[in-house]
Amino acid sequence: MPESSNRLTRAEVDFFVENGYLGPYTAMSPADMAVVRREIDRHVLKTDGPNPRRPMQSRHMDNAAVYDLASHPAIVERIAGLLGPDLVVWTTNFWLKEPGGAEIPWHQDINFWPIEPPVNISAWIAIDEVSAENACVRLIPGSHRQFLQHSRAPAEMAIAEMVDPDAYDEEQAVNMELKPGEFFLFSERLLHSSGRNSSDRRRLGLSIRVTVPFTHIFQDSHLHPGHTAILAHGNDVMGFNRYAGRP
Ligand SMILES: O=C(O)CCC(=O)C(=O)O
Repeated sequence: MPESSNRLTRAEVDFFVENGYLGPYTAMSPADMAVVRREIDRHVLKTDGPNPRRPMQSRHMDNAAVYDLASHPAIVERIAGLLGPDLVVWTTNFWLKEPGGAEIPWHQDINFWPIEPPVNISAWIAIDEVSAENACVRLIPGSHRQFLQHSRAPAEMAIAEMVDPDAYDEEQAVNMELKPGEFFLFSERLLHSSGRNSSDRRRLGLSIRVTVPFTHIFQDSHLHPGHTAILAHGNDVMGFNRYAGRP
């Protein structure tokens, strides 16, 4: 287990178990993230990436700056305090909301994902400054204790399925406002959403999806043939999944 300042306290572990999220924490300063942002703006957002159907997905495979963010010790060492020392970053995806960008309705990520068993902790790291004005992610604490039914979302929303509003109390929502370089962690079942970006500021974040080596990652519309994961911490004695090194 990590011996560094990234080691979670018992109180942090208990908070995660109770609420389904943790943070925010700092991976790097806003000045250091400005350097990473320049690389992302110049290369990642201007090129297609490895997944022909999802240009914002799996950019850890073709860009070293994204690979480094996805395997950042501040992130993976904290997740090791929750899932144990052997950790697989099975995918990554950018969330770009330009001014006017569409609402993402309340959902649980596991509803959409090709992993079995359904074990995942995500880190959402801010590339831009993120506030309520430019549509930060919102969470419902404690909503991860059940799997909720999803149904079709209205066409103007940014994802295809959502949870029925009767299933949660939006008054309980917590806004995850972040400086560039800050991140939070959340469970694969935690209800989350983000509003329309009604500001004139872009909002860019990266979700880093972390599981354990005994999880099988299937190919579906999320993941293209040839997809590879990162063995971000510890060892994989199971051999179920494919890894590649830093691009
Ligand atoms: O960035 C957003 O607004 C949504 C993020 C999200 O749904 C996720 O990371 O699973």
